[in-house]
This record gives sequence, C-alpha cells and structure tokens, in this order.
Amino acid sequence: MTPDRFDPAASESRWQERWEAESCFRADSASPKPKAYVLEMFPYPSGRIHMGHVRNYTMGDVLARYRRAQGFEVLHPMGWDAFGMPAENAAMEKKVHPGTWTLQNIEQMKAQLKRLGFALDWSRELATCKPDYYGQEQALFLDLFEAGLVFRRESEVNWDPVDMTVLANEQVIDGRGWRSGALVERRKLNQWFLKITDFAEELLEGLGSLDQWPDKVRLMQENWIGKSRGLQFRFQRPEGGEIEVFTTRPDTIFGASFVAISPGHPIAEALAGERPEAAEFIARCKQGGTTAAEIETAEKLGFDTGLTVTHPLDPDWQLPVWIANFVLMDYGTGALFGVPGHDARDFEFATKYGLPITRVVAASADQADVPLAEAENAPGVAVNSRFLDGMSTEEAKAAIIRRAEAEGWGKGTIQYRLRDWGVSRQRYWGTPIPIIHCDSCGAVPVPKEQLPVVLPEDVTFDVPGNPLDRHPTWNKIDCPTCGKPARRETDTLDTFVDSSWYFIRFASQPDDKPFDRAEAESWLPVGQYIGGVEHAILHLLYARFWTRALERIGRLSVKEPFKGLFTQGMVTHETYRGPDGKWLSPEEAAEARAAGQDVESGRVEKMSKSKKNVVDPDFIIDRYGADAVRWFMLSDSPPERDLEWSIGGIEGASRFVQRVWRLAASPAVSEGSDAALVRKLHRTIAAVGAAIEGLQFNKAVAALYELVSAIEKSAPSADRSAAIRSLVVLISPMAPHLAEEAWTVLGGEGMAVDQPWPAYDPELLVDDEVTIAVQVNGKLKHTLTAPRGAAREDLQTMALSAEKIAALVGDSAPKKVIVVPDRLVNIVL
Ligand code: ANZ
Ligand code: ZN
Repeated sequence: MTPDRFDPAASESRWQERWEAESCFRADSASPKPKAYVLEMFPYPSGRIHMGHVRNYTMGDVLARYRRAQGFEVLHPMGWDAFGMPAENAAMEKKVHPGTWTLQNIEQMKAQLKRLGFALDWSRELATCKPDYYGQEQALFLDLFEAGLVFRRESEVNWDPVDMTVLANEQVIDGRGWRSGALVERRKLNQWFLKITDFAEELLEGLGSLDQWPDKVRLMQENWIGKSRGLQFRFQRPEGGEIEVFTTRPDTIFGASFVAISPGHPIAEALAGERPEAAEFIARCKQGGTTAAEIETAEKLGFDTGLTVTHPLDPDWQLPVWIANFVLMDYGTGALFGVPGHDARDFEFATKYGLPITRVVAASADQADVPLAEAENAPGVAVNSRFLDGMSTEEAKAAIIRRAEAEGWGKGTIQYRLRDWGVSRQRYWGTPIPIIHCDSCGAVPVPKEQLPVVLPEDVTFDVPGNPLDRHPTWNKIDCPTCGKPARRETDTLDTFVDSSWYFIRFASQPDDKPFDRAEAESWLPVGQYIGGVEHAILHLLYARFWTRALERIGRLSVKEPFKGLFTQGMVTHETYRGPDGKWLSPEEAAEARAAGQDVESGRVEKMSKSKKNVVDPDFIIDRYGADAVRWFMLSDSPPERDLEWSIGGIEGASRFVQRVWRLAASPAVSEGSDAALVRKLHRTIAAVGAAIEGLQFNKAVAALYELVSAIEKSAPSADRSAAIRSLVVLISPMAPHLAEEAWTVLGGEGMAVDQPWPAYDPELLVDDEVTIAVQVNGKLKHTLTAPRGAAREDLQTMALSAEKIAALVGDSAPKKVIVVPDRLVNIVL
C-alpha cells in the first residue's frame, strides 16, 4: 500500500545511491549532445557546510538538473579550495598536520553535500592541496614564467617583529600582529609577481562582452582596474636634478602648494642617509599595515625636507618638497604635487602643516573667490589659473597636456590603478613555487619532469615563520643548470592562484598535463557561474587574467572563463542576546525565555558563529529532509537578495513536500478532461522554464505552488492524472528525491531524473477569457468577463442581462446594439 506520508529519511539516501550507481551525473566529454557547464564557487574546507553553501549549491543544482532534462550534457563538478591559513592555524592550535586537518574536513563536508542530493559529477572532484592538482599548477606557472609573465621584485610585506614572521593582511589587526600584538612593520622582501598589469586594458575591455554578469560586479572590476588619463611630468630642482610626478588633474596645476614624495622615494632614502630626523620619520611611516585602506585612513604625516622645486609654468615659483606617508611608492612615480583645494588628502595635509589652499576650480567663473571649506573634487571651470581661466576641467586638462608635450617637460599617460599580482606567500600550506635559486645561475625553473615539487610532510609549527625555510633538507637541492648546491624557493603561491584555473581542470583532468586543450574547450566557458559577491573583484579578476594569460601563450582559445555570473544573497537569521548582553543561539534563547529571562531579539543578520545565529544544515536535514531544505532555500526571496531563515519557512516547505506526495499517491483516473487544468499546466511549464532560465527560482517555486493548488481543487480526470505526472517532472530539479519517489508511485518508467523537460503548447498560453466593455450610448457603464471568441449574440445577451445595464435600459428595446467580438458591446438607446 502507498504510504500517506513521504518519508525523507527512508527515501533520500536510497535515491542518492541509485543516481550514483547509474552514474547519472557523470559528464561525458565525448558526448554528441550540446554541452552546459554549471559551476558554483568551490568551498574552502573549513569543516562544516553552512546554510550559505546550501543556498548557493541548491541554485546551481536546479539549473544543472534543468539543463540535463532539456537534453544537455551537463558538467556540474565540485572540489575543494584546500590550501590556506586556517589549516596552518589549526596546526598551531591543535597540533594536527594541516593536510590531515584539511582532508578530514573534506570528508565531513562531502558527506554533508551528498545528503543534499546534489547532481554533482564526483568523479571529477579535486582538491587544490593534492600534488596531482598543484603539480599541474606548477607546470602552468612555469609556462607563464617562460613567457615572461612572471617576475621577481622587492616589495613590502607586513612584518611581525616579535614573531619574526610575515603576516597576511588579514593577520594585521589595528596595525598589530594578531598573535603577538606587536606593532607591525613594513619590510622589503624579494617576491614573485604575475604581470596582470599587462592585461589591464584587455581585462577592462573584456567587461563589455560580459552581458550576463551583474552590472555592479562589472563596475567593481572597472573601478579596481581604475583606468585614468593623466600627465607625468618633471619638476626641476634649482640645485639640479628633478622630481617626476603623476597627476590625473593637470588642470589644477596652478593650485599646487607643495610636492610630496613617498617615504620609499630615492630622494627620501638619500635624505635619510644624511639626516637622522628624516630617517626617523621614514621609520615611523613604515609602521602600520600595507593595505591601501590602512594607508588611506591613517593620520597624514609629513616631513619638510627643506628642498624646493620650480613650477613648470613659472620659473619664479618655488614649491616646498615634503615626505608624506600617504604617497605610495608603487603608484605613478611615487611623487605628486599637492592641490589642497581639490584633493581631500592634500587638504588634510595642508591644514595640518599650514600650507596654502587656493581655489582653482569653481562651479562658474564668477565663483573664483568663494572660500573652500573642504576639498572640492568635482569638475567645473578653471579659475585663478592664468591662461586656463574659463576653460572646463576637461579642456584645461587637455591644454596642459598639450603644452607639457610641446615644451618637452611632460607626457600624457594612461594609468591603471591595477597593480601586478604579488603571489608569494611565506607560508607552508600552499603550492610550492617551482624555482631553484643558484648563486651562479640565478632563479632557475624546476625542470618540468621533476614536477610536482611536493610539500614535505615532516614539518613543525611550534615556532613562528615558514616551516619550509627551516626544514633541514627539503630546500637544499642542486642547481638543474650547473649542478652546484642551490636552494629551493620556499615561498608558496597565493591561494587565489589555485582558484584561477580550477574550472579548467574540472573540464579536463589528464594525468600528464594541466588539461587537454580540445576537451577543455569543449566545455568552456562556464555557462553559469554562481557564488558570493565577496569574490566580485579579486577571484573573478584573477581567473579572467589567468585564462587570458593561457590564451596569450597559446594554450587555450578562450578569453573569458565565465559567460554568465550570478551572485546570490546571504542567508540571514534573527539574533538574540541574554540579560548579560551575550549572544544566544535560537535554542538558548527559547530556553531562557521559558525560564522567564529577558531575551532581546536583535537584528536579522548574516548567519555567523560569532553571533550564534547559525542553523546547522545536518540538523535540519535530519528533521525535515533534504528536499524541504532545498525548497525553502529557493522560496520567498529573489536569489540575489538575502533570505531570512525561519522555522515557519522550513515547515511550510516541508508541508508542501507532503502535499505533492499526496497528489502523487492519489488514485489515477484514466478518463475525463479538464481544459482549465490543462491550460494551467501549460502555463506553469512555460513559467517554471522561464524562471529557471532567468535564475528567478522564487518565481519557479511560486508557479509550482499555484499548480499544486489548482490540481488539488480539480476533480479526478485523465487530465488531472497527466498533470500530476508533469508536476513531478517539473518539481524534480528542486525536490529530486520526492520526485523519484512520486515517479515510482505513479508507475513511471525509469527515473524522474531521466525524464525530458515537459513541452508546452504556446496556444494554451493565450488568455482564455477576455474583458468586455459594455457601453450605453457610447459611455462605459460596465465590464464583464467572457470566454475568448464568444459569439456576438452571446455577448449581447450577457450585456443586456447584466443587472446594472438592465436597470439603465429599462423596458424599452434598444435602438441598436453594436458588438465588437472580444472587445465591447455598445447599446444605443
Ligand atoms: C594633483 C591633483 C589635484 C590630484 C587634484 C588629485 C586631485 P587616482 O585618480 O586615484 O589615479 N597621486 C599620484 N601619485 C600618487 C602616489 N604615488 N600615492 C598617492 N597618491 C598619488 O589618483 C591620482 C592622483 O593621486 C594624482 O592626481 C595625485 O594627486 C595622486 F585636485 O595630482 B593628483
Ligand atoms: Zn646554477
């Protein structure tokens, strides 16, 4: 007998095993079918899946299953972004090897993902921390090295003077080392870089072709690349020599009140050698983190060098030269001219050090003398600017650039904010950079046949610093070129390198090379990429760069890796605090309330461990089943918005699952028709398909709710039974286990997952009812609903028998009745 309830616990794992046994989701690269590549951003194996993952992967899963039902050969893979600091932190705190910790986490999270029934091709699973992955990454790194896209340069890092170690930016908290609490210093180290700046223009232009990306992400990338036109020019020093500056506002040149150089500028360094105060000032500037944000917000500090330079447009005008902490060494020329009237940093600096502040831009020419309360950076009209007066900002910029080029003291430039990508990390748990340092030969690539350069297992984490540096043997190796004793590079690659090509390796993973070109190209670009907006800039930019770099060196003919991009909203939950102000979990809050304590319900916020407002997916699956969780993740909110977790929501989803089950379990009827239900079904097929195509999953869910209600209200008929079968197929991308169980109960052949997506009849989408205007003597008096195509006589009868019209017409017969079918009835009295 058919059970009257769907039992997720009994059914779900059974279907998951069946799908696996039949390799349903294995992507066949050789398939003649059209291909679809659906990818969600792969997770960091932190230990547990959270609801944000569940939402993200459910969306991708619905699309993948839908494409499969449409007849595509679908690639929907999963893997692990498995290198990175948390594993090293765990090693230090829990005395467990980073590899052990990571692989255990992967096992746990994989089991959790499997419980959700995702249509993933596990045969292509990869983990970036395994030599078969990172060894191929080393090979690609060497290809880029040979092509001149990798270089080594001195660059600043965050240095913890107590722990004697390099810190990542996120390990610097309020300017101090996260473990030691010591003031962080900036230190110069030789580091490896990738030449992403060579691709700045391409990466910017390429954004134009990404019409399936959110506008906000394209804008963020555009701003990050930060193209600006400017002028680079030289100020002469009266005693000889020059200072070259870069500006994006040459139009403000007559508002200059000082020249500022970076503490790392050669002139500053020379001064430091001569004058202890200068050296002291420079040392002070080097405290504090290296992030642009930290430099931007730090208090402005200056040191008057006593030097001057001559204004390029006025030989009698001398400007003082300062060393200033807000001038970056690796941007422009490491020097600028300060215009306090029109640049906020310069304003703060000039105010602090009593330097002149002049207005040289105004909204209109007659506002030249309006005082400045703060820096005004909006364009306008040049004022107090000699021959530029009256020109617009754009005209004045062009005029100065022309003049500088004509007189030979400067040159118009295009500048990008984008910096080269520093990929060196002084850490253990990452991809070893495959380079050998030889005193005679310099930096020598590891010969490809010696790859992978495998991380040594026997390392210790009891002292700070990079375990690879202090390993007794691993880093000692003979030079591949001259054979003399040499040293391995002990820096490892930024984990963003690992995630810059994993989507290519998913598409093709031979043992002997990073990927097979033809196979990779048969899948790429990724049709739909789904992930968090927190990756809108760096990950996506690096992946775009890596793909273009491979294209440039002739390894791949794909330029943009992700055709469609979708960034989903967060899963949020109410927060609670107890009487002592401490965060309470939802269960603790309920207990405390029951005990009569004062519990404050706080804001609805992103689920986070620190606020205790997380809900564990395993616990919810145990209670409600995977399909209910999946269904809820898709319901209510548009996918790009936040979704608030609630018990009401998951219970509603669970009730819905049972409603569908009851329909499937109701006795089949083989006779009788129901035209209205057939229409509803066809509209639903169209609506659900369009909604999934547009990634509007909440709309698909809403359409399915309506269909279920309509079926529930309908009388038994052959059409009803057929509608239930179609419903099961329509619901299968969202609630796949329920769909399989229902399909079996309905006596369907094969599995639900193998059913083609139902087709709809476009004719049935047209409205079957129309609104008819009823006029009396040409004036609208009433409207009525009639079947489309109703006969003239029927419309006339309906109009005349309407109560309101009958009252107006009275007993006298109308002179004339004009009927326009499907539109109007006009009664002339
Ligand atoms: C004069 C000026 C006047 C500037 C004005 C701005 C406004 P963006 O637009 O972000 O590219 N600058 C130049 N080199 C610098 C460095 N190494 N570190 C910090 N700032 C530097 O920034 C370009 C502007 O930043 C340049 O234009 C320069 O200040 C400053 F009303 O020159 B400007
Ligand atoms: Zn050598």
